[in-house]
Amino acid sequence: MTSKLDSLDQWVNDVAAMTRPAKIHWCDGSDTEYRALVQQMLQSGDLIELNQQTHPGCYLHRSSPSDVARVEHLTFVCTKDEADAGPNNHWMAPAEAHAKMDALFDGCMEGRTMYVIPYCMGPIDSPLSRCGVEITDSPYVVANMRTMTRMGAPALARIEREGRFVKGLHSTGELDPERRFIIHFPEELSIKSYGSGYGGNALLGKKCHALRIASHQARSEGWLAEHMLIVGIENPQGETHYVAAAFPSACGKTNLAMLIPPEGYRKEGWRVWTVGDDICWMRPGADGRLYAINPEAGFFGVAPGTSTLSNPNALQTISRDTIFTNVAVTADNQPWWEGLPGTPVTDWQGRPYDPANGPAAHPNSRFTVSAKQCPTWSPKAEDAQGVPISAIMFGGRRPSLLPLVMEARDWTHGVLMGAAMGSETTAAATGAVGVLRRDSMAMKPFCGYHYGDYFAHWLSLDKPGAKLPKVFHVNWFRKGKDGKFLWPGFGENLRVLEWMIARVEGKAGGVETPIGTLPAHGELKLEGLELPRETLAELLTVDHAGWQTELHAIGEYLDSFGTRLPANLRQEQQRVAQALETPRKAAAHA
Ligand code: OXD
Ligand code: MN
Repeated sequence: MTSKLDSLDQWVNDVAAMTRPAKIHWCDGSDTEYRALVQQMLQSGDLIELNQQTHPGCYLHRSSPSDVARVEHLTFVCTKDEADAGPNNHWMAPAEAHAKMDALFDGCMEGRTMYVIPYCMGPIDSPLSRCGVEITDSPYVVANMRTMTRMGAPALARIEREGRFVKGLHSTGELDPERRFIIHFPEELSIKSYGSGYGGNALLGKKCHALRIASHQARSEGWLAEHMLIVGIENPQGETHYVAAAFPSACGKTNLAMLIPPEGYRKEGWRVWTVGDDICWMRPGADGRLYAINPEAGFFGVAPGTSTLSNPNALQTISRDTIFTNVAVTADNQPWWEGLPGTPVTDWQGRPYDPANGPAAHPNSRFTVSAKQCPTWSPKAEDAQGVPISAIMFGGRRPSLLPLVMEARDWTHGVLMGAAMGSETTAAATGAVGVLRRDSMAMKPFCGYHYGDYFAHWLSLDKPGAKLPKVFHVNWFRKGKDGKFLWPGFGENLRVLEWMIARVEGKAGGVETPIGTLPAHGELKLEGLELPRETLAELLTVDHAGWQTELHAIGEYLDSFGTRLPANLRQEQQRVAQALETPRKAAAHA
């Protein structure tokens, strides 16, 4: 298979001339191709067969121990004008970056096969989808891209029809951290990634294309590329509302996307549908609502912590046809990670397990699996038009201050809530307690342009005729004085989602406070949940003094974006700060 598109063939030829591979393979995405790749990787040791009785079609990949995560300090956005990349990105001049990368790529594929991967992010026939081609010398990347994207012949046909695609060039190189860079050229729709085989750095369709390049492209085309899950909540009457939610990492996005309703809700007929667990592309439709697709076709999820308690749906999803990366294994060769029952015998580096070496599975060990295997996978995920979004949620890990849920009074206030979001570190994690790291819209590592322009782009969606979703901020991680979580989380989060949907449908009045609308007394359904009245009150308290300090800090953070910060966002921060100065009852939920 080669292409009928001159620009693609020309690029492939140019890359081959530079990297000098022994062979070029155009990926067609077929089962035969996948099986051959797996056999080849089993022989080379890139994959290890897991217990095929308990985990049919499952394999383990062990990465280089120094190549286990995204490398933000080596990730660059190379716009012509440095100011366009913003303080939220590392920047290099495009010519300098090309020269640096091309020197690394020179001859790097000698003796290796160069794979050409045409892929489509999003349903193949959706106007919201976008295509790309990744060139790589890693068969592991090919196997993962096949699961994570719509890869192969249909994508190539679309690329030939449209003539436009994102060019991603990747080589694992020597896996030397000193010779590792992940470079984006948003104005050229291209990516160059060298020296890492780790998912977020090497599967270029995911963070590099679907977030950094796409967010830049979305800005000029009037849509949004966001770090959000998409979940459908179906009520007993059979009506489904779709919610898009942004959380920084380690806040349970995959768990929320696959939530299992509490027993009482299940009996009543509530259902939850998974549309996406990480990335959401949204665009205003003809009716003014935002329509969303999940550009991905699979999950690249964090394994540790995935258990029957936290996410039984994920556990079922990964019981077959899954590539595991950097997990431990048991005596009978089953994949294992912290949070699962059983005992590991071999750790993620292939050593006999010894607790003195740290966790058995790497904390960022992963599973790659087709979304179609998820028991709650929504048929609407394949819908070319996308799903209409009723509500947007922002959230972070905030042990104090932030209530369980609050609703923005309008879109501008919602954008402020998203811009201000972040997670507090704990002593266990960093040694410094209560350090708040702002991560606007959970896009800090992924926004491909200046955050000030990004906030302005969000605000610009609010125009005549727009029927924008309601915006909420949630906090599942509020702690009591004893350091224990106040809210049980997991499936119980559906209670909060139900209140949000009631707000969307105009069926819940709420209580207005200076920071937003909170549930009024009795509006959060708590039947079947043992939650003391004082705990609920604490979860819904508005601490005026604490919020005044918070608003001041938000103002300082916004000012760090200088003249590109939209004036109305700063005004919105001042509006909330002023509202907090007006004395009123401290508790919204008296
Ligand atoms: C992430 C991921 O790092 O989804 O956000 O892998
Ligand atoms: Mn993510």
